[in-house]
Amino acid sequence: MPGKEKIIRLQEIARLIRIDILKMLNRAGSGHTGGSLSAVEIITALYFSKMRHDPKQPHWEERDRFILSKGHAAPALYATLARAGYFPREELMTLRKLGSHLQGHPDMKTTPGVEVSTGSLGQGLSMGNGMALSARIDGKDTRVYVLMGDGEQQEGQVWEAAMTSSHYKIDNLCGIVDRNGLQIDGSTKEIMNIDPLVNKWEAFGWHVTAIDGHNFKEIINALDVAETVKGLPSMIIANTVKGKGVSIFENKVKYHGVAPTDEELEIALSELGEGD
Ligand SMILES: Cc1ncc(C[n+]2csc(CCOP(=O)(O)OP(=O)(O)O)c2C)c(N)n1
Repeated sequence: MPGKEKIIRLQEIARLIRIDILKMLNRAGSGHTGGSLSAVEIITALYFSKMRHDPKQPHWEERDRFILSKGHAAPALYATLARAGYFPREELMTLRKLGSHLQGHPDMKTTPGVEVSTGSLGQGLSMGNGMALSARIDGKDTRVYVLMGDGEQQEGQVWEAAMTSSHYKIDNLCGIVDRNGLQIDGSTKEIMNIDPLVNKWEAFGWHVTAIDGHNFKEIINALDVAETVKGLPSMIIANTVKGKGVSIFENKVKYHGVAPTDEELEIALSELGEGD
């Protein structure tokens, strides 16, 4: 269990990451605000608490792997990687600019720390299976984490991968669903209901936990438990709020793929406090 001090440190990192995300999106003038903000605590917990990784050696063979299957939340990954030390934070302000390595979706060939190129929804878990299986074949204790969206659960490939993970007992794989309840053009319930999600993953042979995806204690605890589960893959259903942290963006479908204007950024920064 993480102590109080560690939780406070992670909350501060998450706050600063949110500020970076909003500034870079505003500068770019386009991009995905809601689904980046909902994933902040999950990605922060992985990079600043759970995963074994070294920003100075992005290709270190013993590292754990993170796959952002919901690749449109790239700003959250970029802001986290920069803060962890993979590349200078100033580069965040080049998001989506011509010639920048920080494009709208993650590119493994250009951005240090990005493990796979994503953006076409539904593919991350299959890639996670491959990475986790190859680690097992190589006799490494690497763990692989795959973050998906809840709208993404509507992709057929997710369930092909789900079957594969349990069939091959891939227990060094941990999936996480950022369950913010919204997708590109409405609520998941109305567009293509994915409920009951916990039962679905259990029926596919996974160990499943449902948590508050903004609560560091619950996130870290669930990640720790997943590590102890042997013989089957683990899934964490993280209940989140799309646009989390800024009142004008929270639970608003509109901010799925819209960047903050100057006025909206000002409101956001007044709510989030001083950056660094
Ligand atoms: C295969 C595929 N189809 C469509 C899209 C366009 N698209 C981008 S984001 C998105 C909605 C995703 O919703 P969700 O998974 O719930 O993401 P979140 O709400 O966390 O941002 C869609 C349909 C895509 N990127 N890939």
